Amino acid sequence: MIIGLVGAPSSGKSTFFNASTLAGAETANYPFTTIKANHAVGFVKVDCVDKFFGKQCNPRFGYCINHKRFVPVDMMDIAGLVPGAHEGLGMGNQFLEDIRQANVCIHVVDASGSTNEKGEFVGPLKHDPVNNIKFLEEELDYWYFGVLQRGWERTARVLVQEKGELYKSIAKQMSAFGVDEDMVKVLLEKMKLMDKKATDWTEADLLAVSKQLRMKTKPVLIAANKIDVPGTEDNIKRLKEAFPEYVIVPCSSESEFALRQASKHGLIDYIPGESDFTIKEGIGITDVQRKALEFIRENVLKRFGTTGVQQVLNAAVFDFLHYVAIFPGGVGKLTDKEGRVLPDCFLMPPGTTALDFAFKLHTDIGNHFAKAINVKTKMPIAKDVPLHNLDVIEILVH
Ligand SMILES: Nc1nc2c(ncn2[C@@H]2O[C@H](COP(=O)(O)OP(=O)(O)OP(=O)(O)O)[C@@H](O)[C@H]2O)c(=O)[nH]1
Ligand SMILES: [Mg+2]
Repeated sequence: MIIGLVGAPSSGKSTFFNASTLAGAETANYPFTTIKANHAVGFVKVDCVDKFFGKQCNPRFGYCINHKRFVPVDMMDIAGLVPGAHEGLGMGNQFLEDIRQANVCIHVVDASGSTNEKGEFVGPLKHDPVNNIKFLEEELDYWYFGVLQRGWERTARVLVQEKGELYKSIAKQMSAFGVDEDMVKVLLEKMKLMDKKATDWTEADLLAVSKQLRMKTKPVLIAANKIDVPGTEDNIKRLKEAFPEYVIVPCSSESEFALRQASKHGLIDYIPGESDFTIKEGIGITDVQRKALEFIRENVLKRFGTTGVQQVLNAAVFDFLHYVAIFPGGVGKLTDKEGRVLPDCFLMPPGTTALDFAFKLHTDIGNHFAKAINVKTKMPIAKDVPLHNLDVIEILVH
């Protein structure tokens, strides 16, 4: 699973990426700072099951603080997109190709209105960010449309002559986007297009199907960034009013980045996603650093609750993709060979069963699956029933 960061240039994608991963991608206040996509590991935050067992875990990957477990997720920071990207503007075609790999898109919007759709600096509250929300998705939709429409006339003629299955042909054409046959079949049935002859399809039909497939394979949630800029609150309110059906999470990537850096250098105690931090006295923090940290406390944390970055990542993985966090374990034995307590936590797609999980652990475990046990309740579970978030599962083999 890959989380993609998309949006207009200078909206703060690389800053969001750095705040989540501390990867050190280049950031600057001019458009197209990022050209080549950056990849690194970020973390979603879950309530660690170690608390349930009265233990302290030792993660092999990620980390755990105060029973908050940070589980790794792959993230990708992509070059900025401008209106007309699907027609190649601002190297849009090339940049769109990078988005192909993403399972979910975080649309980073400059909610402070300091930059326009082209990423040019115009000054705080000067640009209306409401305009940005639609353009990006239209670019994605037209990109899908372009691929679906390519060679359509010929494909349609052949399909009608040979009485081929239309949904199979569409799935094949769109497979690079993660579209599969079932998805197209369900969609065409829902849209009442299953029985419409391919040669009778209009451009509007193709666009409507493209849009639906895009929404399924590249769902978009909004990170309304730069909330530390005074006056941004009104813009957030207007964004939420203009798009009530969207998930819009206010955030300040720059603040989160500053807090994580300060924490990394031992200046403060801060757990990502929490509503406050404490300055460690006697460490030699400078007045400038203290002032910057207090600014974040007053203008971001006290006003909005958190910096929002962690909330955006969690929303992408759990609310949008409906993934579940599953811990392997054993009744009466939560350690691995090296003595690590609950060393692993896997993010699994929705509908994952105990048998799927067994195969995820190892093909041999899947092939020799005998029985699965819910370690929290010590009760056996059926191999074909979907697992729940924060389940601890023991797989017995024969
Ligand atoms: N005030 C404020 N500024 C931010 C925030 N996030 C990013 N910025 C600033 O916005 C500018 C652009 O940030 P980047 O992270 O480089 O933006 P980008 O979206 O990656 O830009 P491109 O790579 O050019 O597409 C930089 O000057 C950042 O310091 C934020 O939360 N608050
Ligand atoms: Mg960038």
